[in-house]
Amino acid sequence: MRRMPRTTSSDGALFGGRRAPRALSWGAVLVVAGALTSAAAAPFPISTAAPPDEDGSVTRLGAQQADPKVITGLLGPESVRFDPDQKVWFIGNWNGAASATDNNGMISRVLEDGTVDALDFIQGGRNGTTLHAPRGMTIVGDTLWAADVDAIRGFHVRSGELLAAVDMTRWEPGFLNDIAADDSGTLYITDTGRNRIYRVRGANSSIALEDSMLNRPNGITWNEREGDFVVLPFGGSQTLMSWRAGGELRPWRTLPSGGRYDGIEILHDGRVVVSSQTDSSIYVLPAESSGRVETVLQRIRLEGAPADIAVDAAGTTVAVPYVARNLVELWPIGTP
Ligand SMILES: [Ca+2]
Repeated sequence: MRRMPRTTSSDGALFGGRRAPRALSWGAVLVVAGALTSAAAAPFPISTAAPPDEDGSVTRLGAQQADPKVITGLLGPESVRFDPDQKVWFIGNWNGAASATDNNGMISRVLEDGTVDALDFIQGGRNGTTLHAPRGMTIVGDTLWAADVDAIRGFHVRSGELLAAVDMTRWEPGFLNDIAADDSGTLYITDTGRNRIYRVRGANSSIALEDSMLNRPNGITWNEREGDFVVLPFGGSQTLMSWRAGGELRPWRTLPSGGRYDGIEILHDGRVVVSSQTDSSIYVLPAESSGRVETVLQRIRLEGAPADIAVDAAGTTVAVPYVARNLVELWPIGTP
């Protein structure tokens, strides 16, 4: 990837790279099992001599890949959540080791265009707030919920005030990771270390599922179209699972490549966006399953392991955090 000179914006945040050209779209190109096919006139020349990937299963879509906007100055960012009402990104920062109960965790508020609005919008150890190392986040009403090392914590999306904390130590969690709400606002949290999904409603927590088939569950999201959750395996499998509270865990979609999947988002049009650490990639899958192994609509190649991603309200940008790089990238998503 090209490296552009970094510039300093008025608020002191550093931006590398440049804005993607507005006309850029990968949507006209589908790649199936290594065979390059152009479904319609592409907006730019497609190299028909594109080399196969290392794993031979997916070919890079198009001859070029836009540069992302880069948000720097973060402290171990592991997750991002977009607030469609305020049009801001919330970025969770570990600020230290993943499981250290150091009460210095931080949630940053960043404008839609990547401008840092408040690096320490929420700060552990300040104003009576406890926050160690925020992992996945989700928004229910006016509450931003974050999974932390030993608790689930809720903050007001506008004031940042701590509204609620649900202690999870009674379950001796392995690694609380991602959090999602169903259509009633009940929260479900993955435990990557113990192959569990917890349920949190009000102050009450319980184990909703414990199953080795979860294969070290990481990302979880509510799938409105099908009325259930999608859960990602971090343990090596390439099959994403679907699950409804009280029901069976079922294979949902199988990716052709990648692994150690971390974050998942489902766009309004049904396309599925997944981050993959094994091959440092973002995958965009079609709304409808395309077979035993999924067709990949778009694959974004990254430098480093992507953690828990988020998408904006329009579904045109995916925010990709990297814990080890102390930055978040904003990448354009192609149109279908
Ligand atoms: Ca910390």
